[in-house]
Amino acid sequence: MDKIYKNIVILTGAGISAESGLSTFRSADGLWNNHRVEDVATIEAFERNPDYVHDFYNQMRPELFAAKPNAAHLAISELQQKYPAEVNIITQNVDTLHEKAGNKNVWHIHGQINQIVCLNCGNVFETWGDICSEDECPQCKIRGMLKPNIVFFGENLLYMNKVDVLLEKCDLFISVGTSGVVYPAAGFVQIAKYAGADTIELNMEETSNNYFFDRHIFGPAGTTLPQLINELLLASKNKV
Ligand code: BV8
Repeated sequence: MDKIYKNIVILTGAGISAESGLSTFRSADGLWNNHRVEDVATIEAFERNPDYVHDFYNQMRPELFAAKPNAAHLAISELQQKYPAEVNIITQNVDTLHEKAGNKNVWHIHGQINQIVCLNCGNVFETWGDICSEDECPQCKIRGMLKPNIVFFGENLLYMNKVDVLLEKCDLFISVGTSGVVYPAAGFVQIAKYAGADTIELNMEETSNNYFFDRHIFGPAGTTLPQLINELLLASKNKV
């Protein structure tokens, strides 16, 4: 890998947080195995039973608050500090491990666990505490209109205008720890490929998306991503 890239996009999924102790969604003991996705992560579920969905995320908040970034997240900070390129992170994860590791340019397309949105006035505010359907919005003071600022199935993603620009101009697209089954995020690699980017997938196993990746690196992200980033940094040093 001796090419020097100018615009790197890293797409992350639940797999990058696995070595921080957070469960993924579709592994055998996955998060959703304890809950049907239709009961907690769809806009219909929220409209049908808001407090059931609030409780699901209220229970998740303390674990995500306490979680610590792992070597994969920390390696991204080193890449952003030392490599001569713009590095953007598009994450499907609602945890804040990228931020805790000091990563910059993080785009949470599926939202964030510590954010609440008011469906009445659009105010988005941060909390790590519990929310229930009777709570009032700190801005418009209306009760019963608060929702976790998490993109449920059937809702549009956040930051998609920014994502479109990033994918069109990227020359290296790295996917880390995602099963590639949730759209439109699973289609980002195809856009990057058609825009001329080199594409690399880091996962424990082959995914349903493998056709669009030039290179597959198998293993835990806490090991494979630092190794890949060292390759990039070495190439940039040799070019100076
Ligand atoms: C939308 C919030 C427009 C909840 C989530 C075709 C085109 C467009 C849309 C669709 C389509 N077909 C169907 C749809 C609809 C739907 C969809 O994609 N359904 C799927 C199931 C088929 N998409 C949507 O609804 C999206 N919205 O399209 O808007 C629209 C509007 C109206 C009507 C229709 C369409 C919204 C999608 C967002 C849903 N919300 N999360 C929450 O997070 O609590 S999705 C959820 O899945 C999480 O965000 C998660 O991040 C994401 C993807 O999962 P992964 O991160 O990949 O996690 P997973 O467990 O699956 O995989 C982990 C991977 O890591 C594995 O591969 C494993 O091998 C690997 N791994 C494990 N350990 C490690 C590791 N790798 C490396 N190292 C390790 N240590």
